Amino acid sequence: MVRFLAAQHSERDGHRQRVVPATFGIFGHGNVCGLGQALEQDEGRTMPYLQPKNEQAMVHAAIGFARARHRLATFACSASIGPGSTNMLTGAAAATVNRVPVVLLPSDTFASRLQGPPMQALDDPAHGDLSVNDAFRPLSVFFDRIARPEQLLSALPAAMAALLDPERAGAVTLSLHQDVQGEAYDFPQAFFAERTWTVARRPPAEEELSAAVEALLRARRPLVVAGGGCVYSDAGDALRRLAEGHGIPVAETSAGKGALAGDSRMSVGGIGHSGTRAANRLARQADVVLCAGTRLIDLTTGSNTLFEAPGVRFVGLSLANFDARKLAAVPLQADARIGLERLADALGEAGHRPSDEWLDEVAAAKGDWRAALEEDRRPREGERMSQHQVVQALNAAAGAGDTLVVASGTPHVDVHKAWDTREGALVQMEVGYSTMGHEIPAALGVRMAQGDEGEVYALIGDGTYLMGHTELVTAVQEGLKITVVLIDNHGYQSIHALQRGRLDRSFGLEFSFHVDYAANARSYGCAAFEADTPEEVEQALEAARAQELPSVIVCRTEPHRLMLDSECWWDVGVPEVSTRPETAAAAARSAEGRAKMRWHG
Ligand SMILES: Cc1ncc(C[n+]2csc(CCOP(=O)(O)OP(=O)(O)O)c2C)c(N)n1
Ligand SMILES: [Mg+2]
Repeated sequence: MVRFLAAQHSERDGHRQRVVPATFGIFGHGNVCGLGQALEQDEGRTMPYLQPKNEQAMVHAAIGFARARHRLATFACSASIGPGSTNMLTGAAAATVNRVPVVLLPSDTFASRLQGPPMQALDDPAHGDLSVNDAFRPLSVFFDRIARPEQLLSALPAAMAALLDPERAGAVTLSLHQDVQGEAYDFPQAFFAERTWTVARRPPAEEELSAAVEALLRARRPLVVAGGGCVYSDAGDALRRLAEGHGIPVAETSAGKGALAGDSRMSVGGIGHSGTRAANRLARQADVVLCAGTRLIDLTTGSNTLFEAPGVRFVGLSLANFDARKLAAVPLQADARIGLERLADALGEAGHRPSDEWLDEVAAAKGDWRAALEEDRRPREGERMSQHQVVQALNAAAGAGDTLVVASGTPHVDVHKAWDTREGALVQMEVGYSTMGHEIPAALGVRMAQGDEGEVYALIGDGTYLMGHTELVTAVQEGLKITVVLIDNHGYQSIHALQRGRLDRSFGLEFSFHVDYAANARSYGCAAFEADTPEEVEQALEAARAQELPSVIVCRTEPHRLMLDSECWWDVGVPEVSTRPETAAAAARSAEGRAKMRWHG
């Protein structure tokens, strides 16, 4: 398995790279003498090994790396039987939900069963072959259980095919019985030969292209919603040509943040519940929405309330048939870049011209949003600095060659809303699964993809830090420099705000004990800084850039101050009944939002 994985390469647009250039693993009795022995014997010659501190985290690192490599490379993750393996389940879900390839190698029971029920395993009276690793099945785009070594002859190539298929990328899981890991088989030499998997760019079918062009030609107020698919397919230039040539504003989902890189009059920023008021204002008026490389989650569509213009129609540009047909869209099943290029060509040939009226509305929406953001950034008398000010300082400090990772809490909302991608720093947002604890290990993966150049930032809340910060130890140990900007607001304040807004109550979401985060970070060997003002944040960012060590910058902010809202509703389950009148009244307001939900087909 190690030799096979080391020989696999992907190739797109003539660029070839190793598919699995390294393996992470935590060893237990289920893998130390099996896969662990193979990695030890390899001595890192073909397969470098990295030791993380938590199995879930190593999958997040693989996701960060894979996204930075636009899904053309990833890491393998080996875990021991039982808890080591099930610790990877959240990582598997995050990968598959976000359609990002990772290779998971959980260890499994004995295939022979001569040992009796093994420790750390299910002992199911009704299903002799059931194991905890079956929980990976719904979270994997490919799952196989290896009960004989020669099964690898078919399982590994099938796993590679699934891994590098952009239409169905996600977690690829090979569950390895612990006794089988050590069994021998005379594999043919050809199995270990270098192999290149070409990732082709699929063009659209002509009839789908004509229908999509026809829909766009009829549009008076068109809008593009650009998702992660645009980023992975390097569609930035194609997006710009279509948008600027034909007067189509581009709104970005979280995964699509920065899809339209650089400065463009057609860029209107994030869309949906965490988006800009500019994008949402245009979305409410749009008559044709080109959804490019997006899954259209509820955060993006405002739980299906945002696209409210009567008769609004959709064009679904996606490699995945499943996504291309959402919202009863005219499907355009293709690689995002090729699809956008063909659309721009066809609109150009048809003599399509932008509508001045719509261009004016785009400019007005952007202008109003910019003014509102500026107002929101102002410090308030008697308050600590706001998170908005921290985001602004980080945005100003990050430039071309740097990458920011965000995933959960108010950091993801604020970055989606207010981060200006014109400065050139890349942004990697994991909001598909929005897993707390993703950011620090994912930043390690980004660092490994990026090499020594540029900074890699993780912007996280204190809640996220407490849930998953021990990969800082891995960062120090492996010499992977990252800079963690930690917002100390004394609790799970994003959810606290949701609770106060929808229930008018405060319960269980603030911390009763104050942690000395800087001391904690220093104890792991990191450099640590503390900041109470935007100037101190700037200085700490500068000092962190000069550091060789991983850094943690603790920013103490006003706990209940949120960035201005997006003017886009989002549904959460609320109680129909409560003994508290204020809760009943607040929850009833959700019915007003629900009444606006539309079924588009
Ligand atoms: C693993 C996981 N558990 C729970 C949640 C639900 N959740 C979303 S944001 C959040 C609070 C995050 O707190 P913090 O990191 O301090 O950020 P803040 O909300 O204060 O901005 C929680 C509990 C989640 N996204 N992921
Ligand atoms: Mg917090």
